[in-house]
Amino acid sequence: MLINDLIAVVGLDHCLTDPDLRAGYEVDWTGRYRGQTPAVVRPGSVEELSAVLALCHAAHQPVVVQGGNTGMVGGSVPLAKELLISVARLGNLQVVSPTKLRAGAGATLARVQDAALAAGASFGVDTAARDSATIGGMIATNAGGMNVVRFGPMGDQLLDAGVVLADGEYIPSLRDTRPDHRAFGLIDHLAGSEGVLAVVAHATLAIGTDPPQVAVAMIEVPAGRLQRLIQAVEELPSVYAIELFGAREVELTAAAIGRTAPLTGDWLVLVECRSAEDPAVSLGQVVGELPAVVATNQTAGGELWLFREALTEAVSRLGVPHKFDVRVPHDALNQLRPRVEAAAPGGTVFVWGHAFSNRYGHPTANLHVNVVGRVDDEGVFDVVEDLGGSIAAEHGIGTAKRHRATRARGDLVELREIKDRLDPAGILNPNVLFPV
Ligand code: 2HG
Ligand code: ZN
Repeated sequence: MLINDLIAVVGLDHCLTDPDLRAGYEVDWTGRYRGQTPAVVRPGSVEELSAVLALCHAAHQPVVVQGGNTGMVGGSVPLAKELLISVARLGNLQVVSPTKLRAGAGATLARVQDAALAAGASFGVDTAARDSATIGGMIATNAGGMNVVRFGPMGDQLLDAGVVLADGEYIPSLRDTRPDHRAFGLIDHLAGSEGVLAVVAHATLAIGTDPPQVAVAMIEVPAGRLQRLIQAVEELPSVYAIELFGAREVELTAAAIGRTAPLTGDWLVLVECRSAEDPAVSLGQVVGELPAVVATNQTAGGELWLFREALTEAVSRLGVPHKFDVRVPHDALNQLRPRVEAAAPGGTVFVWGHAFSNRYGHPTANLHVNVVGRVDDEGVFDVVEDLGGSIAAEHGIGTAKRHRATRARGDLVELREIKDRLDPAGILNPNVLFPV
């Protein structure tokens, strides 16, 4: 029987069938997506991961892969009774060189950041979920995070990856696969593939050194000035982050962290700049006469970041939010909130996110629209598409948005072809990404 075979591979302690032990894996972080699994299997090595997948493949057992369980689109919980493979124990870390770090899929972002720091370097992707989010999941969703304007998303840091295919074949280096291998080219599609093509076992990630001087500014921006300000900030060579939120959001986090909101207004833009020379000078020129609070060291900057980073948890304390992770062009930023509010009568709408230009140079923002209370989900999706945006960004499609995936992703046909080649039995994350 499959479960006994799995126990023989990972040991009784790491094949959880007891409902109490499974419970934490069966519900997502937000509490919105809840399923059930016959077992949670926690391989402790790549060899075990490979053996687990080989067994599941032979038994035609669908699986869902989970890392830190910080996903927000129901993509890593067993909503259709899949077996759950947790990669949390695959957390090995090794700094390979001043520009390269190798991380197991289950290494948390915080551990990766600490390892880079200990080697005098830093890692380009950062999110508030750093203590729980794991590298495998961040690759699966192609997370962007708060420094996306500077470094791009996870895919841009991915130098190489070791993966296990659906039938258990372990490929230690996707970069080294030969053209006649079925996984040739997979490295270019891994980021954002939501676990449907292969299971990430480990990844080689780019690290680098940050310039020593830092400036962080929270700027109060009237709606009519927003686009121009973002554009000017983005042109600063020192820019590391451009984060957007509003008065409602800063008041929420201020209450949550027991402080007074430093500013109010239509938009608050939190900017971080880093350079060899004092970045506050050029940042100050961009801010001009707008009301702003400026910090010129790490500690004071961190205090300003608290108002931004506490948002996800502060919203969750109000109830189970409906989360929309969307992309909109800069010229639609001012219309998003009122139009979502119209689709959520009686609900409370929170909006925040990351501004940057995409790889084609189009000014875009990845906004997180959170609604607590009543909301017409499809109505919100319609609003986003009507504004020329996309209904899925750094959190992925998951199960939550697969009915709308065709318009949100242009590469589904290609991904389907790769999946059919690598996982013809369709056991890997079978209920995410692709439209039903
Ligand atoms: C962020 O940028 C994260 O804060 C989470 O992507 C967003 O909680 C959310 O909706
Ligand atoms: Zn985000």
